[in-house]
Amino acid sequence: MEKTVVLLKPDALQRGLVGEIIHRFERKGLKLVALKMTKASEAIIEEHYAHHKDKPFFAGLKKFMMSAPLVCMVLEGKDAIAVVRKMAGVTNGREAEYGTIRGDFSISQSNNIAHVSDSEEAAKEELHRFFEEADLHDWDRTISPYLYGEDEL
Ligand code: 3AN
Repeated sequence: MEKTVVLLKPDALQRGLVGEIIHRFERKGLKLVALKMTKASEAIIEEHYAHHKDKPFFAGLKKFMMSAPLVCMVLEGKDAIAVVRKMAGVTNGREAEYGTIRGDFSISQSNNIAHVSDSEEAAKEELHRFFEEADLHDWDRTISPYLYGEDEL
């Protein structure tokens, strides 16, 4: 099954939205295989957002991402990357569809609650960037046969 990385940003933590967001992922049927809080270093944020390093908002983005711990998780499921991207909604909270995490909880382009992996390659990189081997739990979920058809497992 595919793995994807979600980082709940400082605005999610400050606003008390962490439980609500994890609840959405659990109800969807995604399997939580890693969950931790971490205060990201400047170097990690610079690496994570390297594609934005020349943008005018980069300094503000770094400051925001380091203003409180991140709640980092790895979710597993069939097509988990695409499923979680859809649940997150588009980057700008003002444009994100109602019903998505950003659409429901963000009115900002920068403070948009969550980062989610946007490709297989990004998910692999982010997994190594934010997690260690021991953070990942390979547990047997007994309800999986009820969440998926036999041909999907
Ligand atoms: P996503 O987070 O949806 O993958 P990216 O990679 O384009 O989107 O942007 C990464 C982060 O940079 C966003 N989550 C947001 O916090 C910030 N960001 C992107 N574009 C802007 C912008 N125009 N102004 C301020 N912050 C931005």
